[in-house]
Amino acid sequence: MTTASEPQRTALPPETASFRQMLEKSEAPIKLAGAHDALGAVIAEEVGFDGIWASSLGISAARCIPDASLLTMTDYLDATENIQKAASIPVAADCDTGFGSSLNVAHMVHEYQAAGITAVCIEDKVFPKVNSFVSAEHALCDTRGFCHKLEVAKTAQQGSDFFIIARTEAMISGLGVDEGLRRCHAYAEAGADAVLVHSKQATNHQIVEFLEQWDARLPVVIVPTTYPDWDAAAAAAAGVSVVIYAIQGLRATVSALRSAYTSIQASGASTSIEEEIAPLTDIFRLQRVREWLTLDAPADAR
Ligand code: SPV
Ligand code: MG
Repeated sequence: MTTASEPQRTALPPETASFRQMLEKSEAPIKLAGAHDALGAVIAEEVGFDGIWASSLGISAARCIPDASLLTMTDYLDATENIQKAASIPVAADCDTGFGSSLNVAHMVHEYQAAGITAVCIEDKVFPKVNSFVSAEHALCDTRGFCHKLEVAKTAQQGSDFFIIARTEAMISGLGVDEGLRRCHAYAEAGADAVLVHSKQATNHQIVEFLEQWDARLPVVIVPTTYPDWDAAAAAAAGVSVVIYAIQGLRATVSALRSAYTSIQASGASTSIEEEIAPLTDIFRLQRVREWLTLDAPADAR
């Protein structure tokens, strides 16, 4: 029986652990699914992911806009908040460069924390940034400047639970593992709670080299987009704490939509794909239609 006072998915469910709590109580590898909306996040939660990565590429691609600092912080926060409201697992928000200067970072921390987001990730590129896999210049801000952003972020947060991931793009910009290490040590000194080390190589070599010298100073987060054959268990054995499958859901969505629309458009009917596509009952379940209608039912019928 449901009572009217029980929380629904209209608010952050109180049983949702913070990102830090989830990290502390789970064993590596922690797996985050990239999502750009609540529907994808709820499906990821149902299949067993530990948390969600609110992807800047995904959120911009969902609007067919480049991941190039074009959407505003409010746009990203709106998408991320919708994801966290629907999911009972913690969301790590991809906040790019922190949307500008260190004051923008402080504002970002205030706003994300007030919205119930318990982890954010900022990267050491210059604003405006462009997605790491776009062939373009990926200029980094200087180490001191990014450390200042991290210090301001840690000062701006309320309480001690909020989690800040410092992401280095040193390897993306061609500066190599040593520069990545040098920067990540500085980010640890500045108060980062974890480091995200990104590589666009087709192998895990740069990440492994980083891990060998990092000595587990802080949890390490990776995004194995270009080296997908390094599975989460093997990455954890090498010292990775969190693996983000950032873009696979977006790519799967594009493939599935293209295939379904092509088939329907060509034949003028959906008959041939009816068995493959989710039934309406599945959609209604994901929307929690029954729980919502129960809210409106007479008290003795709940
Ligand atoms: C994102 O998902 O937006 C990321 C990860 O930042 S990646 O696109 O792989 O750089
Ligand atoms: Mg991003």
